[in-house]
Amino acid sequence: MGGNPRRDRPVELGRSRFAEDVLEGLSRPRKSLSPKYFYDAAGSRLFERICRLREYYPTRTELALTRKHRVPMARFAGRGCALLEYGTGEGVKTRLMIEALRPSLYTPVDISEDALARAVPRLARAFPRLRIVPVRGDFSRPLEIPPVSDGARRVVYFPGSTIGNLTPDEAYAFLKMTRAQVGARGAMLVGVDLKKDANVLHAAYNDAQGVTAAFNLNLLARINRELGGDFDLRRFVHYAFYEPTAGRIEMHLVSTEKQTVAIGAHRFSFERGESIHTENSYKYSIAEFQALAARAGFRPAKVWTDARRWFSVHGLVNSGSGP
Ligand code: AVI
Repeated sequence: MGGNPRRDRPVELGRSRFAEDVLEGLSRPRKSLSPKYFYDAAGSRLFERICRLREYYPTRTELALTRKHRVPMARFAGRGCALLEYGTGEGVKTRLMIEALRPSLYTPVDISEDALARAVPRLARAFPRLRIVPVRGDFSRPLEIPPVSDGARRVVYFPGSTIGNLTPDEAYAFLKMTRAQVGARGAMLVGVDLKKDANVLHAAYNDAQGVTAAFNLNLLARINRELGGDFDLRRFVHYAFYEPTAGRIEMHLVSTEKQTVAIGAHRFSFERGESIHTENSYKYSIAEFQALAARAGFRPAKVWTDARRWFSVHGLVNSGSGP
């Protein structure tokens, strides 16, 4: 690599399924849309605002945790590893990890071209000697990733508790897939939001400024912009609550009246009070998450948490055996 700045072009892997997924999701008896479609340019900006909200504790808590424990986290991952991040690497957490880890290769993977286009040049300016190979793709499906030429250990970094947006079955399949991705000597550092007082959770997803509501409604605005929909955003409201049996926050968009919405040639009718389920955000206990990771063939080697035990970062190692 010769120590020169090196930024390869994004690898195009995977195509948008937005239209197909929206039509399929709205045709179900219980309408739903995938949360991965929240993150167009407007949605990504709204999400950044959510992360700064007083009520939204996960970002702040995970950042403090990472700042405090970055040295043992880097020791766990191994300096000079090939770091693959599921997400854009936009945040301060990533910078802390890169500083502590000094990876030989950094690969941010994100579905949003906009988000990568904004994040990668900033990161390249901050770390001019770092080799960055962004991959545009959906990390919930098997990915083709750049090879590691020098035999460096592969480590996946997945902060932010985005794993909580998968169902436990999906999270299991995702962990299994990640284990195959990192290979025999590989490891994973994953941020996981923990179970806690339901009132704290409720406030985090129902902020007083209505930023989370705008983030949720932007999904309909995106359908209007990109797929020619005619959703009237004034006729849907944001609804989020904690469901303790499943251990998850559910986000919905609820139709305030009986109405029909068109998306191109397709028509979707809504009863008054009918909802579109837009997101689940699962919360785990440390033991629950470790058991899930172990089932997927990872050895839960380390866990870091804050004093209130609101958030956790898990260090997982490929156990070499498992499904
Ligand atoms: C990205 N993900 C972990 C966030 C969460 O908390 O589940 C998305 C989010 N939805 C509403 N607020 C934040």
